[in-house]
Amino acid sequence: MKAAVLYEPGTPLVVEDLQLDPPKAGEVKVRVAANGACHSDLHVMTGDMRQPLPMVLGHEGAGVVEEVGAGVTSVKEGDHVVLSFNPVCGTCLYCTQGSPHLCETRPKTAGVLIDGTTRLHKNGADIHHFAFTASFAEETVVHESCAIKIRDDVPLDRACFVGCGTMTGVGAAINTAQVQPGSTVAVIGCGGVGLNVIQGAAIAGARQIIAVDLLDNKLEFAKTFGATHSVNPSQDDALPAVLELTQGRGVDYGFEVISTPKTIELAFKMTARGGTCTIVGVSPDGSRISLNPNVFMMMEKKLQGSYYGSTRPRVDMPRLIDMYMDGRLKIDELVSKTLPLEQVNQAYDLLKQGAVARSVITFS
Ligand code: COD
Ligand code: ZN
Repeated sequence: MKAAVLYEPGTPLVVEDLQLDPPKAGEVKVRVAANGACHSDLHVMTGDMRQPLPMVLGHEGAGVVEEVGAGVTSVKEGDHVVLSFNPVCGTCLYCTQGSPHLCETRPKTAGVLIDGTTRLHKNGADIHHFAFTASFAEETVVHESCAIKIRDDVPLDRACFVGCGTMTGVGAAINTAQVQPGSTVAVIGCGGVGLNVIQGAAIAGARQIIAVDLLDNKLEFAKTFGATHSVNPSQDDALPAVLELTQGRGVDYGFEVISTPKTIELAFKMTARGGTCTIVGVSPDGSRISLNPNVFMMMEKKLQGSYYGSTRPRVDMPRLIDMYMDGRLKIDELVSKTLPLEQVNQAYDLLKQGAVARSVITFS
């Protein structure tokens, strides 16, 4: 089967034939139908996020179950699934108390499935899996908890975004930050994930949603997703602009959706007293932020992270799909370009240029 492999940071993905082992006990083989081009894969391609190579990238996929390993009960051959990049055990403290995204059995080793081995090979040599999904591939083998059954009538080239961008963004606003009706919000970074933070804040009923991005086309997308105001830091200093829009107070909820220490500090400064700043991006290894510690106590400001939109995959993902099918969640508006796997590098060139909200790779 064909897959997109990264051999060295800074080099293009190589689309080539690989061997895929059958699913072991507790695993599921999925024929991938579509996979979105998310910035996290780009962090691996540039070397900002270090991963063992060679590796099949892709973590925003959806497809159809082809085969199940022994003991699999939650899906069967022919089921449509979204791929979750967070395997869960279902029995640890965090799974049991309703926070499976924090599952404490999540493996520490990157690039392998949860038993520490890979199902991907080329001429006998192991190839690693990105994010337990490796879904820039015609087929993939994942842990059962990463194959989330969804309804059959949703187009898979839309459902795939629920595997990352839509879930990560909407979940950051609704699950992690718990944005309140009538509140004020600022979102720094309006790419595929940031647009979904904006969408989540709009669904939650925020009265003012300020989009911040260096690119005017992203700010236009942001309006479609529910932003009420926009600030372009290349034209206006972002902090005074946001303060001016909020009577000098700042926002109740600030979000950083880029992944740099500077924009985390900026999002925190934009956050009002009593407010909450949520970090969605992962900064390069070794990064540090610098904040005045006294504002935590004096102003009761809060700073927190959001991993995968604090998702409970089997609850939240089918729910988001229903909202999309009912016309209450925007996914079509996210898709700027549809490309075949052979053009996966073009999808990333477009992302680097800032030309797209998201591209989707589809498999025939
Ligand atoms: N000021 C304002 N806007 C900026 C700046 C800046 N200094 N720098 C970049 N931007 C804008 C860009 O113009 C772009 O619109 C946006 O920031 C980034 O968008 P994308 O589409 O390139 O990126 P996304 O939305 O696909 O991904 C953003 C993440 C923050 C999720 C990603 O970078 C990341 O950190 N991923 C790792 C975290 C993780 O694992 N998340 C779960 C899986 S994705
Ligand atoms: Zn992603």
